[in-house]
Amino acid sequence: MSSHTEHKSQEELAALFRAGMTSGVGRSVKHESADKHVSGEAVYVDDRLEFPNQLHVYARQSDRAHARILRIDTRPCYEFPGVAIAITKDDVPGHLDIGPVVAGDPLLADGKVEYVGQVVLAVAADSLETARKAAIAAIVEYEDLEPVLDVVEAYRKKHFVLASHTHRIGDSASQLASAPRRLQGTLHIGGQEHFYLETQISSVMPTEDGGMLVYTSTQNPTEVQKLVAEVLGVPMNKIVIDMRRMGGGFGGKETQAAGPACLCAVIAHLTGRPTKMRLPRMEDMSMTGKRHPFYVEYDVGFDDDGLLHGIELDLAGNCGYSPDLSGSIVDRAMFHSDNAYFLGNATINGHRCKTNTASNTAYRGFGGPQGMVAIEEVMDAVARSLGKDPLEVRKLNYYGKTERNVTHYHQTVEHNVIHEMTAELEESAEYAKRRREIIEFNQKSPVLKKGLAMTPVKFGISFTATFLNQAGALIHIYTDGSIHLNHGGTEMGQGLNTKVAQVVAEVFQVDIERIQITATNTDKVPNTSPTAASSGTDLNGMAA
Ligand code: QUE
Repeated sequence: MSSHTEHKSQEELAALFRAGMTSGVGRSVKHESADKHVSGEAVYVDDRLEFPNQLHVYARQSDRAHARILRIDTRPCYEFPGVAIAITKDDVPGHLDIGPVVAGDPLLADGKVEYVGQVVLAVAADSLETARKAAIAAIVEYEDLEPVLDVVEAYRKKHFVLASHTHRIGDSASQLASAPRRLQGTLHIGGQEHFYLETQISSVMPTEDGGMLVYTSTQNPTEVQKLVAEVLGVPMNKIVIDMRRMGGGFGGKETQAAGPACLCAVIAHLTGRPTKMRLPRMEDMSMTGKRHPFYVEYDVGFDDDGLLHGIELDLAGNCGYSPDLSGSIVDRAMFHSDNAYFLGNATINGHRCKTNTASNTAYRGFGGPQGMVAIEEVMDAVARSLGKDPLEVRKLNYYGKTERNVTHYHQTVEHNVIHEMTAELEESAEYAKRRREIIEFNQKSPVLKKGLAMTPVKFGISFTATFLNQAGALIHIYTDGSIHLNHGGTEMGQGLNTKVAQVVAEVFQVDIERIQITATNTDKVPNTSPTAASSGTDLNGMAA
């Protein structure tokens, strides 16, 4: 395998290629930045050389879950030497709202706060420590309002960020009424903090003609470009986003990288100074959203073998205070609530519950895992009630190959290999033998218990908002034969750049060493979709 760091002559490369040793598709190639990751040479936004005269931003966050803002006084902030500016929503020159799909996320609190952690004001100073002290010195007075903190309470009160909707097939009500057996239950699914190693960060440099160059850690450079333009009230062509790599994203930087970038841009615009904002870990965790917790109610009808006759599911996602991407996330939970099972007669209701917490956002699987967990709980409950091995109940309910193969969203399941795959895994994993051993162990062990389960996954890759299933790339071939590769996807450690480089190496039939990967940049490839929905390699690889 070739190394990225050794330089080979054209003759050596040609010899490698003739020997089938190039590093195109299907070959094991190390991550394009692996050496730099371990040596510390990989440059993240906070590693960039600081600009002269640069400001550091600290946000003062709400300590109330729900309150009217009576007064904000930033005058005490200016008593700290080194403070350049303290801003509130009145200082934003353009649009205040940075909601990604629909409005609901003010860049700075607008008359009220809706969660503990919401940004009320921001202070820029010549050091982060000064900015922090000054921000804490500002006076903010609130009048508390009643918060809704619990997803079940929000669901019962129909306190929603967006309207509920339903996927329906067949007649679940009559099937539930006539099924030989029936079970009802509820389930709580917890959330999850993204905990990327690199917290949210942006560094903004004012440029000519009212423009801004924005270095930021985002999965969605085009959206940051659009929102920075909107908060400044300038066209998108004034704004350039540069994104070389993230120190992890996991969905947490799909929409919520925009806040720090927009705060920096507003301050850079008002002061004319380069401006950086890096969230300390505590602030990152309190300010930004997490995986959506879900509350689920189910009502399932089945027979003595465990075959489902009908089901009704209510999936109540805890969206936090604003819509963010919750519409699409609850959709995906609904789309995956069959997992690999034919539900037949089903009513699936999706609810987008509003609570006074940070706005929950994309997180690996994007609602899919929550939908799957719900139906897997139903499978376990059915098996338990019948005293059967859960795998027997699961297999009985698998989608068929030619019948029992239409989903609750009316798509026919094709290329179904779940039956063969399960049989092969059951045998190679010695499922039955290990289950017997575990049951024996558990009978003898009153405290320590073991478990073993085999569950399928059917996952829909690509964006459900289908206009997002597109990508672009820009490839230069220089006169010395070296190749410059740029595409609209973003590298967050997952190896996207390596894979797209492999595609390009394969197509040009050259060694991957000839290809220089460059930062994702909105003035090289415009109008990109976020790197998300399991689609980064397929979309950007095809574009390249
Ligand atoms: C995974 C997904 C989707 C996603 C993000 C993921 C998805 C989807 C969207 C989406 C929809 C509308 C928007 C937008 C994103 O995001 O399916 O920016 O305006 O539709 O991580 O599956």
